[in-house]
Amino acid sequence: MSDPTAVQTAPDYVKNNKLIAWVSEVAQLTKPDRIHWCDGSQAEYDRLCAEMVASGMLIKLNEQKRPGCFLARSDPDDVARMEDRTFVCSSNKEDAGPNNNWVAPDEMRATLTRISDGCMRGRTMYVIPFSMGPLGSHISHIGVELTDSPYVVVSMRLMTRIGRAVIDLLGADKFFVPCLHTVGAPLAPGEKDAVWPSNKQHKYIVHFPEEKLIWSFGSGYGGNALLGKKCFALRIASIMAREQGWLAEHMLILGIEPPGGKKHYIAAAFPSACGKTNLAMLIPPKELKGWKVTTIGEDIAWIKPGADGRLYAINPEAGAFGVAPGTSEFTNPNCLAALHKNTIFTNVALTPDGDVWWEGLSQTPPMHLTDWQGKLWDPDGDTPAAHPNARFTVAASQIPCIDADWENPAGVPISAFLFGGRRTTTVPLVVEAKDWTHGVYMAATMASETTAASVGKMGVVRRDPFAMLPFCGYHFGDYFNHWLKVGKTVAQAPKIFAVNWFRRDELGKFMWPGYGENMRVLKWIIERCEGKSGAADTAIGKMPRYEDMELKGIGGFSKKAFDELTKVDKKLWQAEVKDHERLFGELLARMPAEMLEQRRQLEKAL
Ligand code: O2Y
Ligand code: MN
Repeated sequence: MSDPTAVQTAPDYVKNNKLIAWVSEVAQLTKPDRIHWCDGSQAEYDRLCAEMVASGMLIKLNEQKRPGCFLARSDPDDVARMEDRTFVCSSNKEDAGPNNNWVAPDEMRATLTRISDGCMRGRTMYVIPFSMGPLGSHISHIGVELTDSPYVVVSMRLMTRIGRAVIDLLGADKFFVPCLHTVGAPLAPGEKDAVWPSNKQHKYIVHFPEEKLIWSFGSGYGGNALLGKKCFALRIASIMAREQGWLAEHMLILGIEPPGGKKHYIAAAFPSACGKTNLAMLIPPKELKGWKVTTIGEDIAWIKPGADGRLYAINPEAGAFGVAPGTSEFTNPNCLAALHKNTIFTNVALTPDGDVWWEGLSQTPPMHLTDWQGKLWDPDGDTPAAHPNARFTVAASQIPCIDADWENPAGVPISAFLFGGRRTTTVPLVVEAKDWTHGVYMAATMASETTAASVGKMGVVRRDPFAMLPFCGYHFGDYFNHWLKVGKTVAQAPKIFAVNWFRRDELGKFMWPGYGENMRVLKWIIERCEGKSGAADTAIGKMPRYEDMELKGIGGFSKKAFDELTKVDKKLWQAEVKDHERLFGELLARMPAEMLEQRRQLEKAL
């Protein structure tokens, strides 16, 4: 900003000097034309959306079909999280671990400072105070995002709790995580803005663990720009959680209520592209009459030990940023219902009557679609109408199956943790860990096969410990140790299970129907938690026998099919354990001895 004193435009209700000073410092570097302190009101949201419609950044959708909804189209080079441009800049390289890209903090700071000089020229810098988690919960934490993207402001309003109330909570001296975001596209006087401004040359998503600072440059998309999500709620929070004795996890949280029974909550970790949102909003099959499922969260869980020796979880987010392609009346009717109104869609296709469409929404695409890049779409061509990573951003309060306690500041008690990946072979439908340490081993060695939508080649098995590979802000060896420690400090540690919905037969056909039918596995898990259902001991853990699971109503699911689905193939498992050894070898410097011992025991048992 040409006149740094203009920062004194901070509203007089802002009492936090550290915040005022930081806003001033950033404004002096980035030189925005204006600073706007977000109050989080509906009027502010409506005004920003109207401004983006006028600038072409948003398209207003048909008010009858999608009231209050908008479509954004990103730059084709800015369509997803960028793992190769994501850095954890701890003072000591070892602390970041081989699981993170690292650059020395001084060097990274110098680079970011150089490229950020004047990067907000011609733009407004928005100050977004936000709470991750219900306001005032002892599990919640506060962040402040500075951004030059109005798209980020409206998205953050849907995804978190923003505005004046957060500033009040911050008071004069409460801690906040500073999150600096810029699209890195300054405007010269009179220069016409791009529809989706971003920086073609530089993209950086950077975390400074010691300062708890996030600095993101050059991208306006999703996880790179909505800094409360992966950057704060996972990478920085995982570091805070380790320092403070809690857990910040890439997990959905579900409520499950048996007919006439006690409600349980489970937290489940899956890598990207494993149907997490579908599981979080699951509708039980009609054969499981009376079972009810409710949603607390669909992506991230913050979990703290309670005074009663149980672990309590909150969803730190207040909305979902989910993948649109594949979401349908069949795969996730609850989600589809949530998207009827007040939703921002990004990179989906547009129908001639101002509605949205994506692959999988219906079998036959509507006629005359405009694709995610704004071109008339050819249904016989070889490009999809919606980008495979096209997204919806929607407030959690619109999810029909949202749990009554989803905003309970005390959190909900967790009965079980689930860890799952996409595995064509080897991993059976469900395995219960023998104990906490074994469960940590199962989670540490979980893996998933890459899909077209994720980075890398199709069908390659990628180890993704705890589904946290792109999100753990420190060395995985230390992270496993932290999990082991938490298990020792809580008197009533949840049970741990591994699941795999994606096993295929020799013909390549899925062996398990998935979606709502996954409820049958959840039922067995809840009954295990209540000591009501049986299991057989195997080399890799406890597994249901045919008679332990409710399989009535799944067309022709014979004992033979069940045995195939739950088979532990020794040869494949021996290869699996070798790959565990490879993973542990990479992390050896900080690997807990208990994990190495678990691996040896498994090898022996096989
Ligand atoms: O591609 C992005 O920018 C977002 S990635 C994402 C978004 C919501 C929930 N999960 C994920 C993920 O990659 O795990
Ligand atoms: Mn995720």
